[in-house]
Amino acid sequence: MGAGEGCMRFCTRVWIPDPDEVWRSAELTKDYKEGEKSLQLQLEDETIREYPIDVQSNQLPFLRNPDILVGENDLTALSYLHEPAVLHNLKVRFLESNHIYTYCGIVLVAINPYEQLPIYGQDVIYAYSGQNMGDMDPHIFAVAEEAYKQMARDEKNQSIIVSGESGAGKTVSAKYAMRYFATVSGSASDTNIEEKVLASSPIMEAIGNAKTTRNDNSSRFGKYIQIGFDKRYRIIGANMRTYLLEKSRVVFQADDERNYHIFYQLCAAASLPEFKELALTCAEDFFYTSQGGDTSIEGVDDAEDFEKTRQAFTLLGVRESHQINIFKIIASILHLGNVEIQAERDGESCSISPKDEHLSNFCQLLGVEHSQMEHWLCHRKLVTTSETYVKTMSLQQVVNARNALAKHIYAQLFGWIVGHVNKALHTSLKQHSFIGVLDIYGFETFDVNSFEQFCINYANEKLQQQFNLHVFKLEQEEYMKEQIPWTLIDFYDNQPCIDLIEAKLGILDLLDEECKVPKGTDQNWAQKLYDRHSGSQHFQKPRMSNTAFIVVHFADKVEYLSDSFLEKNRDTVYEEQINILKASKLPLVADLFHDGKDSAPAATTSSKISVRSARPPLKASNKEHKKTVGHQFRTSLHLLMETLNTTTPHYVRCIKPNDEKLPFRFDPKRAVQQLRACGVLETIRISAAGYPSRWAYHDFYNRYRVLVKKKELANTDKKAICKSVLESLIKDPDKFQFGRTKIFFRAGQVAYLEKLRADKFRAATITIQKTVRGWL
Ligand code: AD9
Ligand code: MG
Repeated sequence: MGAGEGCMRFCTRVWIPDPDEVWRSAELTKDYKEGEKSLQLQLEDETIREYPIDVQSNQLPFLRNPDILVGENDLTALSYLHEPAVLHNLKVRFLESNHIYTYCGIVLVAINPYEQLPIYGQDVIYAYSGQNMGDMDPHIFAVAEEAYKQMARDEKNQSIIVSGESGAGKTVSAKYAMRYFATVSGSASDTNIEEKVLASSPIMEAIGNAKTTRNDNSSRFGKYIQIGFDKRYRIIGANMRTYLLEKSRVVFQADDERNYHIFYQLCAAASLPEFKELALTCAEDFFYTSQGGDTSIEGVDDAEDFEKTRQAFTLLGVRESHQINIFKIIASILHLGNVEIQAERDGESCSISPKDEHLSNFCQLLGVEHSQMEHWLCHRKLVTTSETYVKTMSLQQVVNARNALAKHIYAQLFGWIVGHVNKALHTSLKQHSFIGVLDIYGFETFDVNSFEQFCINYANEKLQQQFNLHVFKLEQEEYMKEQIPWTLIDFYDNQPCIDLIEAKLGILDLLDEECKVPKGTDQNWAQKLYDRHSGSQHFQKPRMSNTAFIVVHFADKVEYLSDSFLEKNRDTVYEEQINILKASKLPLVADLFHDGKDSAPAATTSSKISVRSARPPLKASNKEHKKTVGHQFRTSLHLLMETLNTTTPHYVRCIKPNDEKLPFRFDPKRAVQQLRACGVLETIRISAAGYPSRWAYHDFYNRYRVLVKKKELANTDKKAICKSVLESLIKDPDKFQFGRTKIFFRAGQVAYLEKLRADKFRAATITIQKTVRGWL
């Protein structure tokens, strides 16, 4: 989207692409006429550059906004709404004024400052309370206040939807929003429920956050917390839904990453007398906590954080005796990871020494039978229609099954704790309405992308669609409210990409089918995807691979490696191992694995079994087939969308300004990449297709009265003055519309009016100077 028009005048300021800065400002040093092959430009450092123009498309560079608009706290006030303008404005606000928040129409853009700012205190909360959004500086509290106000005004449930890539500040924003509600609304009874709502954060972060290369406190699950209010809009309770915890982290961490914080917190407290029976030592000693190489995080004291976790548990009513059981289960996972498995010479079987201390600790902590566990870690049961076999397993199979068990135990415990937190936040009081806060993982692409990234990006695709539909609807409503004649604006609908993933015979369906096939493999599944979807505009097969596939998401193209998709989607654990846990002497452990709570399907056939296919068909030892992970995720996303669609949404888009976590450092390349990905520019495109700038009549009058002829000023009807002055200044009636309370402008018109105003002042100054000189 360039300036489009055929010519440009000397002194016009434009934006030209730049490999480092993304966009650079320049000024025309010579008039440009249509058909000329280049522009003569002067850059800000005074270098002169010839800028080639493609004569065929005649695409001219983007125009710069007049300076009065730079630093605007709402980007839709910009006259030229395009990527360079948005980027420049955000950057100026962030670097020159340390403003991290900016509105982009209905979206609050929040740039992570990586520095504690004095803008979140109680005093600031009270300053925002009861105010109008437009009267105060953009802030997460302003968005929270708006949601709170609209809940009361419209008697409607609200949602605050926070998005952005890893490390951009979603969790921090979500916590501030919750703190806002807890502070301004108080609680309905003396149950200090608002304190409990806030106490859920340290618990969830301890068990669901981890250090990654992107973020020292990265959330590895999504959450939607609904805060309930009574009819006087006081907090009465809350409920949390979580989405797809990254289980693989329990058994594997990449370089420089960590497992979930709770493991390190517990190890840091290992020497406390009450934890003696956990038999823990430091985190370096355990395989599941040491793979990343560095078990500490700069600036984090795990022992101190552990105290906070315990206090939060206590605040939520989890008794010490119960807490110790939770910690036993967490410790048992670390011991399980250290069990030494010896491969026998035949290569098909394994054993564990009866003296293995870690296995003893594991069994002791979980209250389960040692010899049984030892046996079923290395063997599995197969059931045919006529017989039952016990088979040995290879080292790889045993390790895989052991890891699957560790992941499963952790996931069950995670679910149990979420359930417990919800119980503590539950209320019997009548809920009048709620505000939901969504803090979900952002769109991600790594060098290697697997099932986890696929699910995360699918979730973001769904959220983007919800956003598009809403923005579009709002825009339409605003025009109707203002009685502006208009025709439907086309907008980018990502339904085809969503269909590719979730529709019948889409990627997830084919994955589920392949999981049911006894000989199903990741590669066969990839082949089926190529066969079925190569024609889709959102699907591609990489040229050099027969196992990878590319999805063209709204934010970016992402290449996924099909390896281990089947296994992760099946999420199998061996039933015999689970049965042992079910028989635990400890009620909490038994409770965790009881039917209905056990969400992972039991083992299905493995490649070994298919070798024996001459025998009667083999079945998994568990009769019922549970839902696959993909299937469950699809269902939970549908439910989430249904909920979100019944609420009034408020959007917060977090931006990570640099990869080094440096305070107030703005890398334009990184920022622009996220602005493109999170749909802020899309919103702007939608706005730009309509009437992006609007002025209330009285504001317009105040600013542009210099352009009004003297005799017109006599008119007392300001609206009429605005109308007549505009009609005389802008000849093309399509460039503006008069609404009931506002004037709507097409892109570029406010810049034009600004120029007229500046010319008028300049002329007036010259006249004054001449007059003064005349006097002298
Ligand atoms: V992830 O997808 O869960 O990996 P988030 O949630 O987007 O990610 P998070 O909120 O955890 O990121 O922010 C990362 C870090 O940035 C925080 O730990 C803070 O150190 C820093 N941060 C984020 N927002 C702010 C802020 N408003 N003020 C100061 C901030 N620091
Ligand atoms: Mg987070």
